Amino acid sequence: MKLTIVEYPDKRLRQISQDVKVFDEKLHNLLDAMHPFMIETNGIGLAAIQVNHPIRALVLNLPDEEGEQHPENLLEIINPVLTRKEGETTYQEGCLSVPKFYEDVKRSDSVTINYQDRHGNTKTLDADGLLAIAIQHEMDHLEGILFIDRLSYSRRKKFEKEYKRMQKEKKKTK
Ligand code: Y12
Ligand code: CO
Repeated sequence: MKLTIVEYPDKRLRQISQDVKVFDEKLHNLLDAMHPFMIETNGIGLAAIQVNHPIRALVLNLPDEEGEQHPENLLEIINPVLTRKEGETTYQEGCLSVPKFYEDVKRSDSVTINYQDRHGNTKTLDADGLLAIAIQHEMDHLEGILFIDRLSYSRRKKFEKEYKRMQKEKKKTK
């Protein structure tokens, strides 16, 4: 399955993703394609809506201390529901759908989610640190929310300016 990333300001990123009801081969094929796509594009998290499939599914693969991503650390999360959030942390986030822009975002630093795996089995996950941040970032995508929406007014303005500048540069080099 060939996947392409949907990039800001594409309106498709603003859709609310739909619950996954059928855990069939079609879902498995999508998940199987999302993982290599995420690794090849240097991502650590990817929601299905970012590859134009507005369903409540996401994949995560956090790097180890050496910065390496291992297939056995792949997390596939379907229909996640946040059941606990605690504390506050700030982390410089990036997103495959908002390339070349990184900014500090405030989020809860510890969360618990209930979710389903690719077969529809119910699971619970307690997460803190980068995993908790990435889960919240990806769950935002399911609601049509991007990390730039969580910036302060002045930082959002900085983003808009930077984005316009990059578009101009792109036009010049065409
Ligand atoms: C903090 C919060 C959430 C996450 C997970 C989601 N974000 C990513 O996985 C970002 C990936 C990313 C990869 C990039 O590399 C390429 O596109 C080749 C990238 O670089 C450029 O845009 C040039 C930007 C973001 C992570 C951290
Ligand atoms: Co993102």
